[in-house]
Amino acid sequence: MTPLNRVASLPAGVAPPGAVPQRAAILHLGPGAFFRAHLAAYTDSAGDGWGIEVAGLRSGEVAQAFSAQQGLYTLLTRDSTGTRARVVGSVLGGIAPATILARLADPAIRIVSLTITEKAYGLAVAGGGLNLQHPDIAADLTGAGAPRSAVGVLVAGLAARRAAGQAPFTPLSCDNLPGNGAVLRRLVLDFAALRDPGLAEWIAAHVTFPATMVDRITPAPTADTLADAARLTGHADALAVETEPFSQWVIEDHFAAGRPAWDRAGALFVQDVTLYEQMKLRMLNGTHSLLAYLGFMAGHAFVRDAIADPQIGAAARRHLRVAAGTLGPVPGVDLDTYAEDLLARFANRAIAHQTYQIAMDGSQKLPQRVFDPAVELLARGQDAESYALITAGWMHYATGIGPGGQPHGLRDPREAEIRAALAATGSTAAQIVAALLALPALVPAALAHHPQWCGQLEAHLERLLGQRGA
Ligand code: CS2
Repeated sequence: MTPLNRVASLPAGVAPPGAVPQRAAILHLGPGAFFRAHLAAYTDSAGDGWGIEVAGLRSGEVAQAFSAQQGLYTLLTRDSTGTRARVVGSVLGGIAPATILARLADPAIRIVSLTITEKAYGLAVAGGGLNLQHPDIAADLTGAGAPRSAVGVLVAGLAARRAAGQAPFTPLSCDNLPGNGAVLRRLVLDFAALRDPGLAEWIAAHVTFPATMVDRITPAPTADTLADAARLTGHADALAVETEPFSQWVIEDHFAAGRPAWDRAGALFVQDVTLYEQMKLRMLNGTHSLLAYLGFMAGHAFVRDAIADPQIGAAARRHLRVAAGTLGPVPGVDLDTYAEDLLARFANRAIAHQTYQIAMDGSQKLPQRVFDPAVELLARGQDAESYALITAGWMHYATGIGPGGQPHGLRDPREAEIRAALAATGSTAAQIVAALLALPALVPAALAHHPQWCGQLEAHLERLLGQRGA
């Protein structure tokens, strides 16, 4: 089978790529499945000449695969009516990690977008600033060798622009962090201030950090994804991804160096993304975490099965209402309809989204999905039991013993610390709760010292532990 590339012919049923972009004006860091299902697809649909170059911070493997296919790849959308294929053409190719800095110095690059996952930002959860203990951040702050962290790379790139008297690029965070633009700005400024206060001042005065709300449920590609892409397009494609038909992108329109007409592709440009972001993080991602922990621990490999479990499905529906109750009005959105749509998306039988994939990195996800809204509810004197249930689900998962007594890895950057805390205590719900609540900079004091909430947490964990092996 011939590989996918710009001269490959496509069968009639496959949507072809848009016009070949004139040149790379976006450098994207983290070219994983989500980027391919979201930002790259929007850029292709916008069709106004903006091309993307991609790079991984650690490895050049995916970037190389992009170059081998001249940037093209297949995007499958799946629902009950079947699978549709589209070839996306906004990516021009990939570059090796060692060449990222040289590209950032090139004023032709006007946006540096990121989908690097929460843990790669180097965020100190308590206080929200830069985590100086993050191994990549600590290494980059020594100034020896090429930067490895995203923040280190951005600061080095901006320093090169400033030194050359060039205008800066716009860093664009597309990860599920609340206020992702402001978070990234703070991290970049914290890092720059430690290296060169003059640079920090220049960045503060000249660089914009638009916040975004990104949404498209995108499971990790499997052998089935690649096989279906090959069957539908007639070409071998190592980069094929699958996703749902739904897609949403809300972006703050603060781009110092211009931007594609992503609105032509359905994105919404706004002045302030906060309300949309909170809605999505708390309703979609929060409920996802509930389905992931309770579902995985009940033996459901996929979200679609967790939501179909009567008990877990009911908890998810309840949680959507509770999460909606923490939100103010969101312009143009009816939260009941949004919740119904989410339930239908979770139930999509054509999407095999692993609960284990979503369970990953809990220590990085729970603060914004679970702890922040729970703190708000308790501060208003309201009940936050649904959040105690999700936290209990996470603690149950954190024991590392899954359904049928099978051990599993936690896949969390704080895994060693979590395991050590649990190894040093007993196995009752009360002991597990106490050990995990005591982890530094994770569960806020307003929860950890709230007797009623802790009581709910312990009761849920006790029940979940009791169900083990049942
Ligand atoms: C999920 C998200 O893995 C996870 O934590 O909750 O990746 C989710 O699928 C996306 O945010 C949907 O837009």
